[in-house]
This record gives sequence, structure tokens and C-alpha cells, in this order.
Amino acid sequence: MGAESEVSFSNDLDGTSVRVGIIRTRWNDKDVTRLVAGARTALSECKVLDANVFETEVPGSFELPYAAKLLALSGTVDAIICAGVLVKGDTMHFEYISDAVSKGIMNVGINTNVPIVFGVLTCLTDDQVKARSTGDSNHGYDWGKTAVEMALLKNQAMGVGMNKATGMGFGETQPVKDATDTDTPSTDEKKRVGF
Ligand code: DLZ
Repeated sequence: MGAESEVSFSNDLDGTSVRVGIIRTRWNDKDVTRLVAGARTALSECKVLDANVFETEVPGSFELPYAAKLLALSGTVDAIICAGVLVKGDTMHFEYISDAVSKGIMNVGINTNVPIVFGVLTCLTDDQVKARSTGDSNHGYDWGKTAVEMALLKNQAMGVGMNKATGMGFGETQPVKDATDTDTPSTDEKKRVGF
């Protein structure tokens, strides 16, 4: 796990059947390359196959939401990592782009049902970028784990890999009951609440 990271991930994240798209910027190329490498390390730790990782690039962070929408609509990936680095300059550019990109990426996820990881560093200085993209504090690593966790969550919620005829909603497949079935619920059924 990266230093500075407040989040932990299960060691059991199994990405063997997960397909991940990475969309990265050419702006701040070296930093973004390190972040993507961190994400790829996490993906391979989760057993995501190289063949199941699609990587493409756009000029800058402002282009990320549009490219993410196209990739999400292609139906070829279970999660997308948008990777970029925004550094504050002398003008209001940083504020406008950061706001537009974060909202744009959120909207793509909500509207396409494909989880999109907000892998955009929004930093005030180059030192802040370095501190978040190198060594044990490479945030890209967390983004890779987040992509697998959210892809699995989506697939579970959508019933991917389950028998739709006998299952409903999130979670494990349950046998369908008809109106005449008055059996007491099994222990497993009683345990299941929400996700
Ligand atoms: C123009 C610009 C500037 C000044 N700074 C950054 C940055 O720090 N990080 C980044 O990813 N992109 C930057 N861009 C480019 C914009 O994101 C975008 O590519 C252009 O405005 C063209 O739409």
C-alpha cells in the first residue's frame, strides 16, 4: 500500500476475469507514466491478465472524461482508470479544469454503469506531485486496486457470471421462491442484507 494512503484493500481481490481500461494523459508525461506503472503493479497483484488491460492516451486531463465515455460505451472493459496530473499555475486554469474533470469523470461512471477511477492528481507544486507518484507513495497503486474492487462490485451487482433465472439483485445467487413456498429462510438468507 502506498504511504500517505488512508485506504486498505482486501488481499483477496481476484481480477482474473476483470478487464481494465487505462486512459492516460501526455501532459506531465513522466509523472503520469510512473502513476500508470503503479496502477499496473496493483493490477498484476490482483491477477488481472496483461491481455485484459487496454491502455490509450489523450493530450491532457480535460480530454479524459470524453475518452472515458467512449471506452465505457464500447462495453469492452469492467472499469476504467483515468490517469493525469494537474499542477496549479498562475491563472484560474487549474481550478476550471480540476472541477470539470472531476465532475466529468463522475458523470461518465454514473451514466454508463462502468466504474471510473479518478486517477488525477491535483497538486499545487511539483514537490506534491513527486510525493504522490514515487516509491511507496505512488497513488497509481491504489487506483489499480480500486479499479479491480469496483469492477468486481459492478459485476456482482449486475449478476455477471450468475444464473439470472435464479438470482436477484446483489450478492450470491439465491433460489427463487414461489408464493406457496413457506419454508423458513436458510441461515444464509437471513444473513444477507443489502450488498
Ligand atoms: C493547458 C493545460 C495546462 C496549462 N495544464 C495542464 C496540466 O497541468 N495537466 C493536464 O493534464 N493538462 C493541462 N493542460 C491541457 C488541458 O488539459 C487540455 O488538454 C487542453 O486545454 C486542450 O483541451
